Amino acid sequence: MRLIPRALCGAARAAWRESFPLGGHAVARWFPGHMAKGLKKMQSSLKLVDCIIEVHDARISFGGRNPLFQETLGLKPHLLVLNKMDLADLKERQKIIRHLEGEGLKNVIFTNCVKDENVKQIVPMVTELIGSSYRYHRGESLEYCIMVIGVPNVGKSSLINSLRRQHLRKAPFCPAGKATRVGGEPGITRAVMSRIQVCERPLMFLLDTPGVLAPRIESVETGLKLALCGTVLDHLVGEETLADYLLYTLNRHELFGYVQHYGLGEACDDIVSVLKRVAVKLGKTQKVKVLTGTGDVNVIQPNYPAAARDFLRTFRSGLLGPVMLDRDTLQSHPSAGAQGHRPAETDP
Ligand SMILES: Nc1nc2c(ncn2[C@@H]2O[C@H](COP(=O)(O)OP(=O)(O)OP(=O)(O)O)[C@@H](O)[C@H]2O)c(=O)[nH]1
Ligand SMILES: [Mg+2]
Repeated sequence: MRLIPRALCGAARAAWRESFPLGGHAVARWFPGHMAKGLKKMQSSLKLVDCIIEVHDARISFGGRNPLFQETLGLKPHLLVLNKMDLADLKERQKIIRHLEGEGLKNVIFTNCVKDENVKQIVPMVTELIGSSYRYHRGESLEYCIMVIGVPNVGKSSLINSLRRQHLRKAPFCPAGKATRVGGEPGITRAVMSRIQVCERPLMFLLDTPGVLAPRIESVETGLKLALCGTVLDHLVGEETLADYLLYTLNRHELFGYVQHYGLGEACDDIVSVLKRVAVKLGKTQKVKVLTGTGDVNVIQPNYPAAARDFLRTFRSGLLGPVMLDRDTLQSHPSAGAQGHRPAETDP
């Protein structure tokens, strides 16, 4: 992403919104009850499992994880995979890791499952975790079974496919293709799947699971962050609301890539005028019939929903630059600057 000259955004800076109007959004509606079914099935498969890999979006490192996972699946060794690192601003990676350690999350790794970045570190980490934990009745078994959990669309299935690419490439009897379906919308994996082999030595199987959101999300803003990352179907929140939250976030974080991307000339905090210009730039206009005193008149109007969709899609593909949506949590945490913890995994 190219940098925007300071002058371009300086004039409007004073006008950035300090907060986003959160009232009136019925968050509960965004989180369907059927996910409880998936969680129940995961609990019943738990006796077959040696370790849990929880996948979450690296752009929301601290919020939006499902607390029910901890309550119901928390007895097993746990690895937190913060995926989509290519889309996240990880300049403060060490701080993020320390903050998570402060919350008791000792085993954290950042990955990009599309490019297989850091994925190779997972099998050794899981092997060590299982080796140093009590396996109950599974102590005799030479094969490891790991359940992959997380909220929707964070890359659980992609991780499984990536692990297979990394570890099964040379096994002729077990071609490393796509063993589990992946997709850009939440809710691609619908049920707890049968075991999928990801490694020969140690013999390791993974269970893919459907994404499960918390029935009660911690705050509307966390809900909006999850939605921004594609965890909730857009139409449940409203594409224009989501586009407005995106604009608010980009401006507050001084990420002005959208100005250049859409040729807007200058940054702006008003979503209607941004979407209008995006629509015109993309040629996304629509004919609307307007009733006047002399009859029906066709008027060309900007197609706001189409512009909002494009704005969101562009952000999600990373073209507007990497973000850390939980930046405020990171900055407000007192131990964020503490020293003396173990180093994170090697930066790529
Ligand atoms: N940029 C980027 N995209 C990723 C990464 N990992 C997965 N994706 C994309 O994210 C989308 C969701 O991936 P899935 O693997 O289907 O996610 P999931 O968690 O299994 O989703 P559900 O089954 O719907 O809960 C797909 O479009 C993937 O290509 C990553 O590391 N970086
Ligand atoms: Mg899936």
